[in-house]
Parts: sequence; C-alpha cells; structure tokens
Amino acid sequence: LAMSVTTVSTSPFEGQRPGTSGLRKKVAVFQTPGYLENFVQAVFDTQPALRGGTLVLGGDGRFYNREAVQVILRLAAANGVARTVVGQHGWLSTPAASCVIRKRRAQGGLILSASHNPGGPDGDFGIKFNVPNGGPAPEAVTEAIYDRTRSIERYLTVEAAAVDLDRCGAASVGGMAVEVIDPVADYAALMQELFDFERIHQLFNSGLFTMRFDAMHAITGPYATQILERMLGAEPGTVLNGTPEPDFGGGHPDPNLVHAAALVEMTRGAHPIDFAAASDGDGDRNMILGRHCFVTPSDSLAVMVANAHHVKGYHRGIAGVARSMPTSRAADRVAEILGLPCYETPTGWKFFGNLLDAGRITLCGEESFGTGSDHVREKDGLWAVLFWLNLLAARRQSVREILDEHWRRFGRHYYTRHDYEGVDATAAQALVDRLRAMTTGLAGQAIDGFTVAYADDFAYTDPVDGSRSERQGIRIGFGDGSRIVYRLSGTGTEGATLRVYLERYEPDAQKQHQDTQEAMAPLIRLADGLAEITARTGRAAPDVIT
Ligand code: VG1
Ligand code: CO
Repeated sequence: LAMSVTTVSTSPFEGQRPGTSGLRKKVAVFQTPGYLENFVQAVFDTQPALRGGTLVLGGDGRFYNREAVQVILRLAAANGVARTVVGQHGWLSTPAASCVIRKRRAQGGLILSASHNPGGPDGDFGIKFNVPNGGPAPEAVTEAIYDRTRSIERYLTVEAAAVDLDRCGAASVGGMAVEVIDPVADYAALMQELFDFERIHQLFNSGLFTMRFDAMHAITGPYATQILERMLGAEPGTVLNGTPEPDFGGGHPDPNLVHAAALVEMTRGAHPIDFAAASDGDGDRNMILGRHCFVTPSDSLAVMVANAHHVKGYHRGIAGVARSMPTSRAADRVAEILGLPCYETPTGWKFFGNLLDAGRITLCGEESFGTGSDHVREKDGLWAVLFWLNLLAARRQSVREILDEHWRRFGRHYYTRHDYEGVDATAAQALVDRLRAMTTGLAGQAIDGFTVAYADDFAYTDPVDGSRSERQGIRIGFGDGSRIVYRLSGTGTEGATLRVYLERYEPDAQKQHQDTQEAMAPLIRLADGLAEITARTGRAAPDVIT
C-alpha cells in the first residue's frame, strides 16, 4: 500500500460561495490536476464519520464520470473509508443514490453530475456531497466543505489499480472494500413498494394507452427501461434515447418544452399519444404531458397533493406539503382546502430535508420540474412519472380531464418562468440589488393597473433547526393574487442567469383555458418594466420561456 500526500492550494470554488447544489464547472476545469481532489479531500476532512464508514458513489454517466470515480476511490481508501458502494459503470441517478445511501445506512455519498447542464469534453461536470439521510448537504455542511477547500494544503491518495466498474461484485482498492452494484435494483424495489404496479400493468395491457418516456440519452434510460418496459409491461420502444451517452447525444438533458420539443410534438397533431414524460441528466427532474396538454411542475405538485389518496404508497393521506418560494401557490390552495400544513422554502432541495426528516411533510416540489416525497431525500423524476401513471390507472381519466377538474375545483394558477442566460454578472447583480432597495417603498403603490400588496427579499427560518437563509429572491405580490419573483441562478457556469417567475390566479372556470403567455402579458410587461430588464441586460426577450 503506497499512500501519497500531494500538495494542493487553490480552492475549486475560486472564492465564490457554493451555489444551489454542489460544485459545477466546465470539464476542463475539473481535469486540472488537484481540482477534483481538493473538493473530495475537503469532504473527508470535514466528515469524520466517513472514516471507517460506508460511502456511496456514482454519477449520471457524463464525460469524465469514469475517471472521477477512480480518483475518488483512491482518495476514499487513503482517508480510511471502510467500504465504498459504487453503481455499475459508475452510474447512479441522483434519486437512486439517495435511495442507496438510506438503504445501506451509509455515512454519505458523492454524486457526480451537473444535472441538466450539457456534458461532453466541452460541457459541464459536477460533484455534490449527500449526507446520511440521503439528501443534499445542508448549508452548514456545504459551508464547512467550502471553508476547508480554502485552507487545505494536501490530499491523501493511494497507488492502486483501477477497479473494473463494468462487473458487479466485490473488489478492493488499497485495503478498502469496494462493492459494484446494479444501479437500478434497490431503486426499482422501492418504486414497487410505493406504486400499484399491477394496476399500471393493466393500463399498459389494455391496448388503449400509449406512452413515451424520453431519457434524453442520460441516466434514467436503464431505470425507465427496467421499470416501465420490463416490470410494467409497456411496449418496447416506450423509452426513447434510453442509452446513457457521455455527451448526452450532443443534446441538452433538460426536460422542458424547449429541450424536449420532439417529445412534446408526439402529444400533439392528428395521432397524439396519451402520456409523455421526460427526465434530466441525473434523473431528478420530470416533465409530464398528456394529449394536447402540458402539466406545469407547480400544478403537478398540487394535483399530487389533492390525489395522494388514490396512490398506493400515500393512500393513508399525507402529513403536509412544501414548495420552493418561486413555485406557484397552487399547492397552497389545495393544502388550505384540505386542511394540510404547507411550507414555503428557498430554492434547492436541501431545504426540504429537515421538514421530511421531522415528518412534517410528505410531498414537496419546485417549479423547475422537481417533485418528490419522503421516500428519498432528493427530487425524483421517475417517481413523479410513476405517481402520474398510478393516478391515471386509478382514476381512469386522461391527464387533461384530471387537470381541468383540478382547476375547476381549486382555481388555476397561470404560471411561467422567463430565463435570461449568460447575462453580464455585474449587470445582473446590480439589477437585483436595485430591486432589493426598491422593495421597502413598494407596498400600496399602483403600477400599470396592478396594486402592490407586499414586496420583500425572501428570508427563511428553518422551522426544525432554526437556521436562517437570507436573500433568497425578490417577491412582489399584487392585490389580485398575481406575483412576480426575481432571482439569480446558483447552478450556471457562465455569466449570470436571471430568472423571472410569474404567476396569476384565475378562479373563473370560463377563463382557465387561455394561452399562458397571452393570459399573463400585462404581468410580463410589468416585470420587465419594474426591473428594467431590457435596459440593464441588453436583452429584448428571454432565452428560455417555460
Ligand atoms: C436550479 C433550479 C432549482 C433546482 C436546482 C438544482 O437552480 O431553479 O429549483 O433545485 O437547479 O436542480 P438555480 O439556482 O439555477 O435556479 V438539478 O436538477 O441540479 O439537480
Ligand atoms: Co437534476
């Protein structure tokens, strides 16, 4: 056993505080000698429970995944980890990693992914540390890792042969046990506990139901093929782009109306399919579509809350619901009518962890195509698809019918998000700083026919551990229930991304079937005017409209 100590100095964060989830940079940056090692060593230095413990390791299969796994195995061995559980081929979707951490009572996990960001030699790579509950590191842990990366002077590694990641079974690296596992098995077993597989199987067997799932050449391919086609009997070919590719087939593995346009097209035209869904690079996001119908992630969460009793794993009812601040208040409305607790948290899944652990909530979601429950501690793309399948099988209605009924009962929250990508970082920061300064005097003012009810920069106090998170986004609420939210992305790798989230409540069933952008046009104009977006960013229109 040859253990070596190598000197490292610069922090991989380059002085920037950690963003929404983990460390994300261009592949070339991660390939710089000592770069990945610095982050990983900082995790071992700040997480003493890993010494003598179990680590879970895997990623979304993107370029550099395999190399990074071998580097981490050597560092783990040198840092005294007793056992590392790694997915075959180095694969684990984010929700599956969360599942495996929990099931095997590991002391933590390292997940290699930059989520929906493009991959390949010129694309992005990323790494994040998940804690023993299976969830993303809370802010205190992230900060400790960040601080350590700035003072670290060495990393520990061993000289050892590479592990054969393609063969399941036992191996070892410098005295540390390595277990290469089927990345799908534990996760598929958990899904079988939560959903009525027999009923969904009957739905597929009826011959009256057609579905396509777009894995976008990313990690959910093997999971979807096993669960949908092999276990649930969906016809072969239901899963599209099901083989993970290091560059995601050159695409952008983000399941939205822009990047999954071909799938969306299949739900339109003369012969539309009944149900379509997609997931992102690391498998934690989901997009849900019916015939001629797109379910916004905010609506999806609200429908789940209202219908949980139809679904096997939740038939006894749910404890409560949480949504990230920019997510529409559709779920709040359901919770209010059903008498359920409802929480508003900052953006990022880490903020749901304490509420889930404390049993205060069962379901949670984000507007960014993320939904999940207390079954793991990450958002879960395929889980959401199976939830909808279980619902369609139980209610014997179409997606459209379920949505229309939902709006008639609870009202519709028109919702859209406008993203301005790769904006000059200084200009974007100045725009938000100006809005923050404006919030104090805004309440009560009438602007372009909208009366401001409240305006603030969202701050959150965790109800379980009392930790405080400030400056989480500018909220401006209006008298008619409309709302505008502005925040800067914490996951981008180039310049700044300004996100503008818009919401309008429509209780009148006769007015619930307008085009979203048309129905929200006055609010969109107001959002641009208030923030001087065009003038300050030089952009006449957003890059992505969802
Ligand atoms: C985005 C989303 C946020 C999500 C995060 C991670 O963050 O808005 O809701 O939690 O991505 O998603 P930001 O800071 O760029 O807005 V993913 O699928 O990494 O894991
Ligand atoms: Co993701």
